[in-house]
Amino acid sequence: MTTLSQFIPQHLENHHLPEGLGSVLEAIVAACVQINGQVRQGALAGILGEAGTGNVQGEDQKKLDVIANQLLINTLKTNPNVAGLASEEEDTFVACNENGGYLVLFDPLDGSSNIDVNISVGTIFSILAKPEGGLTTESFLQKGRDQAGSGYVLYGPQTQLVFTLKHGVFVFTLDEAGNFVQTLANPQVPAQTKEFAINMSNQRHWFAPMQQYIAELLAGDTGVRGKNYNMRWVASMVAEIHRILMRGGVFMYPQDARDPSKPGKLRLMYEANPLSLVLEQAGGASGNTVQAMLDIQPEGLHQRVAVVMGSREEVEYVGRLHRA
Ligand code: AHM
Ligand code: MG
Repeated sequence: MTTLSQFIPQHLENHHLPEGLGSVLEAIVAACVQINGQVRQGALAGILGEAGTGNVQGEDQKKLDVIANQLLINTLKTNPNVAGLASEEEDTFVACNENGGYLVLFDPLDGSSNIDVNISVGTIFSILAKPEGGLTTESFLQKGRDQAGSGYVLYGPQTQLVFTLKHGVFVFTLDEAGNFVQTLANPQVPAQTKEFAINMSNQRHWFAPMQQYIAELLAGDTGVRGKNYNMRWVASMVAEIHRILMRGGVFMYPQDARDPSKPGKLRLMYEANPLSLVLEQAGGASGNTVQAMLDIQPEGLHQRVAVVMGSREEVEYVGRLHRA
């Protein structure tokens, strides 16, 4: 039984990674253990429901969105390695410690619509090395491939931590004493799948290639794909990506015809990029239908992006339909 505090120093040493990176990861996890405590209590702590506020993206905030955000900010600010942070729930970046070598971006509680109905939610995080010089928004606008590490904590039937420091993917489960214990190393996303995830209620807004793709999947063994597909939609991206990490699948949130200023619903910097790095490290693939997710040059902290990620052959198939 390897605990996270035993694993991290060993992993850093094996791969010649800086201690500061391990310390930042531990700080994020410490905040997530506190978030877990709040999520588990729900109505008992009076923390379900709306906060009565909105974020910069015009979304209503839940009380737990605000609490999770504050727990992460408070914990990261006290870590000397953290130079700055950016959050789904903060308009602009937050400066932390001048001498810190790392930046952290996070979605404090992803899957907000599921909080009040006791369905899995999660925290997503991305760790970047801080570039030289003063801290500006540009310091954060690094390609996903340049992340120093990323991961998520899934508050589901079990609370699990999944992360990568770019040397494989590791899965830890929170025990009753509050310690993360390693339960899996290097899960691999199968290259092929028979399972897809998309919000079908948006179908009438999709562009032609996505219409064609989903029609092919729905045709099952009577269509060109020659096999039957199953569908899942949790509406918590963390839970969908965890399912895909465990047994394969393809997850999509495409750009559609509704609002040209919004290329998709999900955010590049603290949703798509960190989860794409985890999946790529596990042999999966991820893109926006025309480009690999991790190669996109970010232009804004809250930039939205179309998402197709999961089993490699399926992601490549969707890409081919879009290029045809
Ligand atoms: P959130 O960060 O406000 O929770 O929004 C992101 C979530 C994802 O977890 C999920 O994949 C998607 O939004 C669900 O969208 P929909 O409401 O269209 O089902
Ligand atoms: Mg989110």
